[in-house]
Amino acid sequence: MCTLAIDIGGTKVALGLVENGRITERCQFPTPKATSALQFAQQILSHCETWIPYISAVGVSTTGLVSEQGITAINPDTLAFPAPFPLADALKTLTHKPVAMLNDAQAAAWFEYKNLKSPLKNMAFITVSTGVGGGIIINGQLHKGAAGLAGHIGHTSVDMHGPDCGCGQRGCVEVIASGTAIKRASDDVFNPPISNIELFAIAKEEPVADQIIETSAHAIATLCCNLKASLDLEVIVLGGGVGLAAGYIERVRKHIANKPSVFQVSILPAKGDYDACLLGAAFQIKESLWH
Ligand code: BMX
Ligand code: ZN
Repeated sequence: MCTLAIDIGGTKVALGLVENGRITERCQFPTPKATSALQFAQQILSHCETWIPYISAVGVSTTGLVSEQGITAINPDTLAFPAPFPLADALKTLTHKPVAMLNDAQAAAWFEYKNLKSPLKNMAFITVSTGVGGGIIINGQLHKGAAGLAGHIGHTSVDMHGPDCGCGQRGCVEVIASGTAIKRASDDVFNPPISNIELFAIAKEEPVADQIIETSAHAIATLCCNLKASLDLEVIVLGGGVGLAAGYIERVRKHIANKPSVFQVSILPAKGDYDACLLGAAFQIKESLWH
C-alpha cells in the first residue's frame, strides 16, 4: 500500500510517497499562505500529481491544533489558519481517498515511540523548528487530551517576565527557543542578517552566536525537566531543524545535567531524523485504517 504523507510546518511543506514505512519519493516547498482549505489542498496536491494514481490513503501531520472541525493555530505567528480550516475534508474531496490528520509533533511522537529500540511506557517528542511542538505518550498511548491540545508544550511558560508569545502568553518556551526566536535574536546582532544554519556554523568562534543557541538549549532543557517532574517520562526524543542541528542535543543534555538529578531525563535524537513528522503522517493513517 502506498501512502501520500503530507507534513505541514510553519516554514515548509514536505510530501512523501511512503511504502512499507519507507519514503520512496520526496519533495518539499515553502508553506503556501493558508487561504481556504480547498485552495491550500489544491496547491499541495499540484506538487505530487504523478503520485496520486499510486496512493490508497493520505496521512497528514500539521502544525496547529487538530480537531474534527479542522486546524486552528495556537500561535498564529508561526502559521495563521483562517478558521475553520477543514483541510482533511478538502483533501478527501480532491483525492477520493481516506484521509487522517494529526498534529505534527503528536504524529512524530507516535512514530518515534513505535520505533524505540527498547520498549518504554512514557515518552515525549519535542520538535524545535519554526515553533516548538510536542507529543506525549502515556502508558504506551498517544495522549491527545480532551480537545487535542495535549503536547503543546512550546506554550508552557518558563519566564513569566519574558517576551510576549503569539499565543497570548508570556515567556513561552517557543518564543525563547524556537528557530524563529533564534533568528529574531540573531537579527538583533548580526548585520547583514545571517541564516540559522550560518549561526550554528560560526558558534564555535563567535561567542554571541554561541550564546543565542545556548539560550534556546537552556529553555528546552528546562522544559524537559518540567516534563520529567509532571509526567515522569523515561525518555524524551528531540527532532526538528534546530533540535537536530550539530551539537544542539549535547547542549540540552549539558543543561539537564546541571539540574537536580530527580528531574533529569535522557534525550535521544529522532530515529526519523528530519522526516520524523513526515513518517509520522504516514504511520498514523495506516494505524487509523487498521483500527
Ligand atoms: C506551534 C503550534 C503547534 C506546532 C508547533 C511546531 C501553530 C500553528 N502551531 O507551537 O501546533 O506543533 O508550533 O510547529 O499554532 P512547526 O511549524 O515548528 O513544525
Ligand atoms: Zn506561547
